[in-house]
Formats: sequence, structure tokens, C-alpha cells
Amino acid sequence: PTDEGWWRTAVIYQIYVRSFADGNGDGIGDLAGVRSRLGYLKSLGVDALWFTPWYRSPLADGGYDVQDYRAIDPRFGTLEEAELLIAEALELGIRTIVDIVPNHISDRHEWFRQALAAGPGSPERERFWFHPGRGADGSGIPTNWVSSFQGETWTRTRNADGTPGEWYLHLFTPQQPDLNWNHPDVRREHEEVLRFWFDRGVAGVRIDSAALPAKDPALPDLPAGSAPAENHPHIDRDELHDIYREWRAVADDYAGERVLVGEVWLDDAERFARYLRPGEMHTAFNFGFMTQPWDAAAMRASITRTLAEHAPVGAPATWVLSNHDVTRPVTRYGQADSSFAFERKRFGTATDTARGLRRARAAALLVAALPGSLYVYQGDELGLPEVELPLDAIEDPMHFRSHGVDPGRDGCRVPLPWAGDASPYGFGGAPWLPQPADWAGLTVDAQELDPASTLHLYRAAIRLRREVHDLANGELSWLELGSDVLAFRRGDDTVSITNLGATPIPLPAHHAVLLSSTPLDGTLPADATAWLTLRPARTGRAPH
Ligand code: TEU
Ligand code: CA
Repeated sequence: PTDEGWWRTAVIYQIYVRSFADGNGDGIGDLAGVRSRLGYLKSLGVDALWFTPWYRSPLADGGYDVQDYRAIDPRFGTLEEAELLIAEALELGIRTIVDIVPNHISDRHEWFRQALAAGPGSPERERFWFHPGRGADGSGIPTNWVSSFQGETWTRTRNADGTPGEWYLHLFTPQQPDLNWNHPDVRREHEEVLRFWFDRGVAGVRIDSAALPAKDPALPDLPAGSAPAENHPHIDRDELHDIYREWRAVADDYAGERVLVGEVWLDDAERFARYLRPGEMHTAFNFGFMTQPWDAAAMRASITRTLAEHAPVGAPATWVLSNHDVTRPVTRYGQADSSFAFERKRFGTATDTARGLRRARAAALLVAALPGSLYVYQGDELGLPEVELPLDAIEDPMHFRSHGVDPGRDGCRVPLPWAGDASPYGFGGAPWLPQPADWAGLTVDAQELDPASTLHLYRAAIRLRREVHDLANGELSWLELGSDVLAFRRGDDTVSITNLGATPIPLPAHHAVLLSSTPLDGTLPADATAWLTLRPARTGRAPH
């Protein structure tokens, strides 16, 4: 495919490699598994695949601890297989996006091993943030920065003679030392990694934790109380924009469009949009829908804000209902308390899965009708719920913070069910995370046979999004159909209506139904979305 700007309206499917499909029966998803399921992805109609990190890694954080960017983790396959996969997907018209993690690397990466071996004051340590501790014996932590993972952001090393040594910075786990982006090696290496993958035909990169890599070299403490709005020591620093301009220049060196997709977690809309200025990233994830309750006013405000923040920089919006870090939509939307947070919780009986599924299906159609690109996290097209795992099965490091009170993120990373009545449901070998006993009805095979399934709904939505010109390209204008209704027109005559209220609402006169998340009987039920084509009312003018 050579169409320019393909990413502006693309549907991008996120593959969590470890849990997608297992080709060799060891219970771990792999590239052979993905290659065997390319037909499935083609029939789903997606334009691109984003692979979470597939590089050699100890998997201390699911691969976001990269040991070697130029090798595929042996559990997932080989570099040759990755090249075949990229080429085979492209033959089907499907592009590939890989994940780049600039903030940190694995503590097993050769750079970090060299730094530990070379000791304090060595040039090898300058690629990271090594620092003496505070106090006469150096036992005080160098800054008071807080990690969203396990609290502490510094870990103390030992010297060659066994005595306590310097500390190193890690905004995530101790197995993920932060890189020093003031160091020329760090900049050069990442540009070479980009070229390495662009040379192998990948169409883009997803930039992990993109607002974090730059640090204030003075390493100041955070003030007590709230975080500073300006000049934060490690979030959203101005130097980042130079880095991404360099990356954009690398991408632009390649014929056809190589795309940069940023994971930019920032509350401030203007600061967020700065990453999307011309010459920087092409797009960035919009996490608005992951934090909005099932509420018409809140969702409309989020959509309006998103479109408004993108317009001035000319970047398309993106729409993301979930990913490998957050609770599955079926479970989120099934919570009794509609003011849910996306954070992981233990749900138990507080979740009404049937209602959650109705809403997740309605939300899927709602976002598929919005202008911009769309991300689908593997398994959402099957309506999978969050899995409440046995605590000893959980591997996610987030689980271990606060002494395991937080179940972590593995509940949305359970291997996919493809076929059959019992685990492993056609996944391959005995899955690395246990699958629930009641997933037989959710398998791909079962859903293929049921025209009302969530899989068929996603497939139809993605097809229509491409076929109906106005859905992909039309202007958006709001329709006022009541305070519990989200309704908008796309282009001249295509309309999406979502009923977030408790009772059915009448549909507009003179319409044809394009698609709906639930069967319609002349009205739109609660927790449902319908796509309609409006027809002009008969004017009574005589035909000529
Ligand atoms: O996540 C970035 C990030 O900031 C996470 O802490 C996020 O806030 C949290 O997971 C939300 O629940 C990215 C990756 O998506 C995540 O899987 C990695 O663990 C993290 O970076 C570190 O690389
Ligand atoms: Ca395997």
C-alpha cells in the first residue's frame, strides 16, 4: 500500500504478542502464532498492527524492559520470522508498527551491565543516571521522585568490593534503569534502532512513555504538595521536542509514510498538542475514553476537547477504548458505580458483565464513527472481560506495589480464546496466564457462527467505516436529541446515536439503519449505538 497519510483514518490493532496466539505449544504467544492468524486480522479489516515490545527481554515488565532492540525474544521467535511477518502482513495490505521505549532499557542490556562493571565516575555510567546517595554514608535516596510502579525511583548498587555504592534512577521498576538523553550515544543509538526497523519495512513506531525521557540534570527534589506545573524535573520537559524532531526527520527519510505515535500521558491539552506540531509526532494516543464514565455529558466534553486540541496543529485525533495497561471495557462499563476509574481494581460481584458488554459494544460503534484513527486492543473485538486472576499467577510488576493490593494489569493480558470448549481454547499450549473456565462462548470460532456476536459487530463497523465515505472523512456536527444521548452527524447524511440513558428513545424519521450495537425495534434501547443514513423527507415534488 502506498496511500499517503494512511494513518489519518487507520484502524490499528494492538497485539500483545505473549497472549495473542502460541505457534509452538509452549503456552507463550509468538510470531508463528501471529503469522498463522493473519487471515483473521485481514478479515477483521484492520489497516495496521501495533506490536507491544517483541525484542529480547527478561520480561520483567512484559517486554518494556528491552535487552536488545536488534533481536526478537527467543520465546517469541527470530528476526527472520519478524521480517517474514512484516512482509506477509504487508501483502495483505496490513502495516506494522513496533514499540520503542526511550525512557529506559533493561538492567540486562549490555550498556547497563558495562556501567555496573565500570564503576563510579566511569563514562559507561554517564548513559544512565547514577548518583551518590545523600548523607555522609550515601544511604539517603538522591531525590524524592515517585514511581507509579513500586514507589522508589532509585536503587542502590554495590561496588566491586561489596560495599554499598551509587544509586541509579528508574521511574519504573529497578529492572528498567532510565537512560540519560543528554548523552550522544543514547540519541544516536535510538536513531539507529529506528532505521533498523524502518529498513525492515515497519511503517511506524509507538513511542512508550514519551513525556518522560528528559530529566533535569540538577536532579532537584519535587516540592512538597502538588507537582510543579512548569519545568517539572522529569515530566514533559522542553528538551523532548528536539528528540522527537530528530526522530521525525529519520521517519521522513523513508519513502512512503512512516508514522510516529506517541504515548503522551498529560492532562494539559495544550502541552499534549505540542508533541503533534508539524515536524514532531504524527499522532498521539487520546486516553480520554479510558477515564470517562458512561455519561453523555462527560463523553461529549471529552470528544469536543479532543477535536479542539488537535485542530490547531493539524493532527488527526485518535480513539482508544483500552490497551494492555487498563481494565477491559466490558468490566469497566459493567461497574455499578458509573464514575469508574480506569485503574485496576478487584471487581467481584460489583460488575454486571451483561450490561458492561452492551455498553462496550455501544462504545465501540461510537468511537468508530469519530474522525481520526482508531485503536483496537486484542480481545476487545471478542468482548472479553477483565479476568480476576489467582494472585500467584500474576506477573505484572504493578501488582507488587502496595503489597499486592492492586491486582496489576495481567487481567487484560490473558491469552485469547480461539476455539474449543476448554482452556487453552485453541491458543496453543497451556497458557502462561490461566484462562477462565467459561470462555467457550467467547472464542473466535463460536463468534464466527453467531451473526450477533461482538466479533461480527467489530468487523462490520470497520468495513463500513472504510466504505461509507462520510464516516471516515466527513465533518462532525452535534445533534441535540436529549441530555442522555450522544448524537452526531458525519458529513451530509450519516448519523451515529448512542443512548446512555435508562429508557429507549425514538429514532429520527426517514432513516435507514447502517449498523447497530443491538437489534432495533423502531427505537434505540438503553446502552446502544446505531449508525443511520438519513434520507431527505419526501417533498411531494412531482418527478420529471
Ligand atoms: O505505560 C506508561 C505509563 O505511564 C504506565 O505507568 C501507565 O500509567 C500505567 O500502566 C497505567 O495503568 C507504558 C506501557 O504501556 C506500560 O505497559 C509499561 O509498563 C510502561 O510504559 C513502562 O515502560
Ligand atoms: Ca510459543
